[in-house]
Amino acid sequence: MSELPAWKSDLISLCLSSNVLSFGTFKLKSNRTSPYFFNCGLFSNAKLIRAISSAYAQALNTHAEENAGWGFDVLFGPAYKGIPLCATTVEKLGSLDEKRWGEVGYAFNRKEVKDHGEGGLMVGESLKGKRVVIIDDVMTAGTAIRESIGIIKAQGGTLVGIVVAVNRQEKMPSQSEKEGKGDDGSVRGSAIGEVRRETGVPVMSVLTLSDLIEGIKAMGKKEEVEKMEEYYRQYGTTD
Ligand code: OMP
Repeated sequence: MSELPAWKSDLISLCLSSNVLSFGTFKLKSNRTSPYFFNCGLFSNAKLIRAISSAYAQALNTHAEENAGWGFDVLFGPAYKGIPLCATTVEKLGSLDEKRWGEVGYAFNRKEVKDHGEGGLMVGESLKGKRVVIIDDVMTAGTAIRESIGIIKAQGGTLVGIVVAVNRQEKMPSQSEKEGKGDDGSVRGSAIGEVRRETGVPVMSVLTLSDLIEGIKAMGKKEEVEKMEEYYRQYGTTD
């Protein structure tokens, strides 16, 4: 029996049936080779985008309810995959609590700066002087999140939180991994812990690797579970 709450088991089933979660051999941005991949680009129909945006909105709403005084003005979704995520999540927040979240904005960056029309790097709500939450797909080593932090700072916003769909619970890559020479076995902290330490803001996730393993185990997928557990032993952390 799975100990996961029903909504997490249901979300994991949906991710599997839509190939958002798939198994094989995947080269990651960090140079690691993973037996699984979580592709948020495949939350690409009404049912799927509704499921993930509801989960992001719930995570943010719950954090706000549990932390009086914490709030945000804009959700920033980095191009490309963060774009539909930030737009649909503000809509979900508004439906959850119109009074509290009805005025929350969304914004995203362009990959290439537009040099005509309104021009510029950013689309959507201005970040200047605003409390900003990053909404992103997956955190592995935290590189993508650091790029977003740089954009928010440059736009004059204040980062107040980060939410990802999946925290892969991985340790920081070693120097030798960054150079493509494999792990040197050195002791290192978690990527999420490092981002929390550097930014001082809450970093939330809808699902973790432990949740995925738990969910897949309950579905009886023995071979996939073994590969994920092996990967976790090599690169995983507890937070
Ligand atoms: P880091 O920048 O190392 O944290 O990797 C996160 C980014 O890698 C995500 O924003 C994705 O672009 C991509 N990614 C996934 O989308 N899904 C995964 O399961 C793993 C990765 C990855 O390359 O680590």
